[in-house]
Amino acid sequence: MSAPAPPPRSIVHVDLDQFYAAVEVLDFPELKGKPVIVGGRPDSRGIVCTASYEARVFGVRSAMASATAARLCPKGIWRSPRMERYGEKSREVRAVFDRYTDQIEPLSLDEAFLDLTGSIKLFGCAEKIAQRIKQEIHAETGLVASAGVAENKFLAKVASDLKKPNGLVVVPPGRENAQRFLAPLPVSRLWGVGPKSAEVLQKLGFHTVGDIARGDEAFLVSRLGRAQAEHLIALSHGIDYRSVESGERPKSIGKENSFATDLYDLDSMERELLACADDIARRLRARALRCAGVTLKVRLSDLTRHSRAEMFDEPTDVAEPIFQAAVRMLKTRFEFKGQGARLLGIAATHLLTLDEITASLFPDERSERRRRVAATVDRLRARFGDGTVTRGRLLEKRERTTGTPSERPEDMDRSKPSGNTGV
Ligand code: TTP
Ligand code: MG
Repeated sequence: MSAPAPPPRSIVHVDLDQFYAAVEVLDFPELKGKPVIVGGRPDSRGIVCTASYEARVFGVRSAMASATAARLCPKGIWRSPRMERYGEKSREVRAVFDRYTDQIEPLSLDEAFLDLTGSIKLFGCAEKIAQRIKQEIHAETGLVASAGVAENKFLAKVASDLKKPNGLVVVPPGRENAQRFLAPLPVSRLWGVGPKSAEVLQKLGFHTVGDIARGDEAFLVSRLGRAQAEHLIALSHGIDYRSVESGERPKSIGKENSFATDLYDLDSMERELLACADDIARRLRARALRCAGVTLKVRLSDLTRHSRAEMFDEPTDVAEPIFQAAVRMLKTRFEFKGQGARLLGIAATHLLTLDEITASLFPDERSERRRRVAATVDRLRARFGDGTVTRGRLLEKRERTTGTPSERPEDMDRSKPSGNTGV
């Protein structure tokens, strides 16, 4: 049985237009009307962060190799990103949001969901508030924002993107309005559908969101699997029950598991730590946080608890360095003295918001690629559910452990995830 629908809400999604490029133009007015490209310069094997609309006309896009962008737009004016300055402008925008609600979920420096359900009595309808927010952002920061107003996050986010720049799109409440709004849009507008899945859907004859809403559920399930099919069908009807998560920043984000049978071999311990690191990294990214420290927690067979901590040179939100640090501590700073591990856990500590991170303006290519892969994995997981996208090493665990009673996958489920120290 699915959970009952929560009461209707008024959600606004605000997204600044050509954000980094807009700040550059604001600070250097001579750039106005020019094809501005913010990113690593073409000769540094960098990538494009964003481009002004004048540069986008030439096909320049975020995350494109700078060399490609330079080819497409030879007259582009290149600017290195100034994260500190973008963080400042982002805080100015946040100050506008703060006037209208405390239910704010920032997604990045230039984008946030606001739940205005409780603000309407005080300030008028959500559309009016969204309009005021846009006006105040422009008057006080010089930036232009687009906004979408709807009864849930998915619809509000789709809406904010439809009439960029300087757009304000309202999806009136009610299932029928949502369906009417969504029906003509391409399937790529669905949350979690990237270019590859859009292609798969199109090959199956689903071109628009309406095609999915009207489609045969059994056929979709047979082709895409139940989880993905149900996810897409729900979205195609405009259903999204996610709430705006405005939680304060946690002190740490952790994950620990205790085992039905103590672990003695390093290999199994490493797999457990990888699963923890993976979970933590995903939660860091979901909150737009990075960690500068990591703590390894171990409980031995004799029930004594031990912990070791390390700091990173560069804050991270990917699993690999968190996992590596934990394993390093386990191998070099820990003695089991013949005992097994009853519990293993990791906590990401010293959490920083992205705008607090001014270092690593030009993240090296490898870590950038890892970040992109990780973001893709998050998106796929959101779409398919947790079990679908798993690292090779975790998969290996599943395969290897089948039929080995002490290490069956259910052991993970039976273990107590008691260590969610954060969220
Ligand atoms: P977006 O809101 O995706 O892009 P934008 O604000 O530049 O343009 P739009 O008008 O379409 O909203 O991202 C916000 C900022 O995040 C963007 O200015 C630069 C940065 N960014 C990256 O650094 N890399 C990326 O791949 C993307 C998509 C954005
Ligand atoms: Mg934007």
